[in-house]
Amino acid sequence: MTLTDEITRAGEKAVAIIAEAASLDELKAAEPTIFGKKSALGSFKKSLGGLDPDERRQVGRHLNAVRDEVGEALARRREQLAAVERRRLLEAERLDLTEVPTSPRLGHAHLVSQAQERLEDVFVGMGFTVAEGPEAETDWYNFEALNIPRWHPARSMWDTLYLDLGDGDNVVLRTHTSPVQIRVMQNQGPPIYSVMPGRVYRRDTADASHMPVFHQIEGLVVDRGITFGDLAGTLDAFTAAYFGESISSRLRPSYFPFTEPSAEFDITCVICGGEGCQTCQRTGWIELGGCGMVHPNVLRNVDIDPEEYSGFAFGFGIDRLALMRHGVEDLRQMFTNDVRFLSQF
Ligand code: FA5
Repeated sequence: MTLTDEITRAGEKAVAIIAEAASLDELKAAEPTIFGKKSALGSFKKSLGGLDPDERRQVGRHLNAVRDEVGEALARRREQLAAVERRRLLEAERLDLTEVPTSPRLGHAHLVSQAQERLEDVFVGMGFTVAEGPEAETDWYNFEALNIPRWHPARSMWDTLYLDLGDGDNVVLRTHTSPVQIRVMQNQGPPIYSVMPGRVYRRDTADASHMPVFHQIEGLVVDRGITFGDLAGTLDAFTAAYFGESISSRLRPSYFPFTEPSAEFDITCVICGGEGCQTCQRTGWIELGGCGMVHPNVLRNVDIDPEEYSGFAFGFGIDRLALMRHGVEDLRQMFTNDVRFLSQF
């Protein structure tokens, strides 16, 4: 085989290698075997030295022509492979707009808001009005007016968050909805039949049954001749209306500085229907909140004569109520805002 033939064959081989490269990386890796010093096309330069000048010129021209052809084949393939790579990238990054729903999914009120709305409906159905008050309260409304002076040990019942407004410890984030009782009594004289829902704050660490921010609903009745029997009857009527006839309520003696006598009120465990289960610690009852007859000192603080009027009040946690109603195990789940959880209710 002549040197010219060998050069032609080496050129064809190089073009074949170029055509076989399936990616830019493969092409780059093959380049030394095409044009490198140790490649076939690279080694012919040395062989030219042994030829006579005429032949050297002829073979040299042929070598250059073959090298040019191979160079062009390489550039073409590089361009082709770059186009393939670009297409692949575009395809991978393409947004599939066909997956976007044609109409947006509708949300709904949060579990706690739903519970609050239902509670309001039930109480309104029983003849109560709904009132609201501020979440940042003065010490007087949150404590003093409720018969809890600064020195009173009962203050430790509420782990309080104080607001630094440059006025001593005078302003707090309300620890319960009871200050709204005071505002309602101030703004409107008896007779009062009101419920007061709202957000409250405590320095409580979040766990399965506690949140630092939660919701309560307060109830207040002040009128002539109101007795403890009215309180018990109201709570029982409410329990049946909210949970159904099979659930009833009971009162246990307790202590709150703003009510005398005071009680905790329990309802039949909604999970086991009173049989006894893990949620109710096998007692068949679940604690819902506190209640009692409005303390005469509280009535005096808002200029209502305790000789003429008497009243009862109650307050309970809405979040725990929603938790029980839906058999949710951990209060924190309600506030992580996981739509997969919330959309179930
Ligand atoms: C009170 O806050 C009284 N103001 C209730 C009251 C009103 C008594 C009127 C008498 C007359 P207590 O601290 O127990 O009471 O809270 C009432 C309810 O709030 C509890 O039974 C519970 O359901 C709920 N609760 C208390 N702390 C938390 C918390 N950290 N997270 C969620 N719910 C809570």
